[in-house]
Amino acid sequence: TKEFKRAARIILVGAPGVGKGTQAERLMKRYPQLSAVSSGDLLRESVRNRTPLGLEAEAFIKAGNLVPDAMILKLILDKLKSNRWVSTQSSISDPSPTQPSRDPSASFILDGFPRTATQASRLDSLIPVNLVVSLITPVNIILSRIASRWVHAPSGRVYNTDFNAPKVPGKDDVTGEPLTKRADDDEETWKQRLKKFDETSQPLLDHYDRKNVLWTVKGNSSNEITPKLFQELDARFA
Ligand code: G5P
Ligand code: MG
Repeated sequence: TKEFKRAARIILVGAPGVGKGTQAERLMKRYPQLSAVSSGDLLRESVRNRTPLGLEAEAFIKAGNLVPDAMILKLILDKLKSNRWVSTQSSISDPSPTQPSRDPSASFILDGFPRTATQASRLDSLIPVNLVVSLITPVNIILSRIASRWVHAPSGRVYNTDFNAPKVPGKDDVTGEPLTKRADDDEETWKQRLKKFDETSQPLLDHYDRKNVLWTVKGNSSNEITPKLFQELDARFA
């Protein structure tokens, strides 16, 4: 494991199934100061709990479309507040310039948020990120993984029957609870998710490129990408 000398505020950007969740788990193991928030996991948790927001979001997710910005911004802001990464007085429409009750030394990964330039601007006014990792893997390779993904819904832990199989088939390694399929993991829905990614990612990446925080990493597998990611984070933060 490695210790950071300065706060790392990282976001992971990449096509559906590129390995954002996989890399986030590996990064948390190597850098104990990091914790991760996945916008998709937060949404799926809201759907499972049948919250008003979850009920509204469900149809967008099932169809492979992005949920409206206002919805995801509310969900993320609540999470950032409860983690004390932003001031508890912050609001999405009126970000407070002084943030007395946030923890400025917090290091974190946001997986899957922001996803649009609008979401990125709102995050900038709450807490600016200092590294945007753009993960790139050829689309035909990603497609072959989706059908074999299984998840432990309560924790967000992700498995793959060929690449990262659970110790006991069909069971979560930590809790032993049953694994399930995601509602949006059939090929048709994945293609729609990819289409949405292609429509929204360039403005998002351009936004961060202008701020000089964009870093791109390519590979055909997560195992090829992880060492490059570790090397970059060591150089920047450790
Ligand atoms: P999510 O939850 O953000 P996606 O579509 O962006 O979903 P996803 O599918 O969660 O991304 P990932 O996290 O990038 O993919 O990938 P992963 O889970 O780590 O890896 C995928 C599979 O491949 C796993 O089974 C893994 O084990 C395996 N794998 C990884 N690496 C390798 C490898 O090298 N080899 C092999 N063979 N296998 C590998 O968003 C879901 C929905 O929520 C809404 C939208 O509706 C979205 O569609 N949403 C938002 N809407 C608006 N704004 C936002 N900010 C939103 N965030 C979420
Ligand atoms: Mg994920």
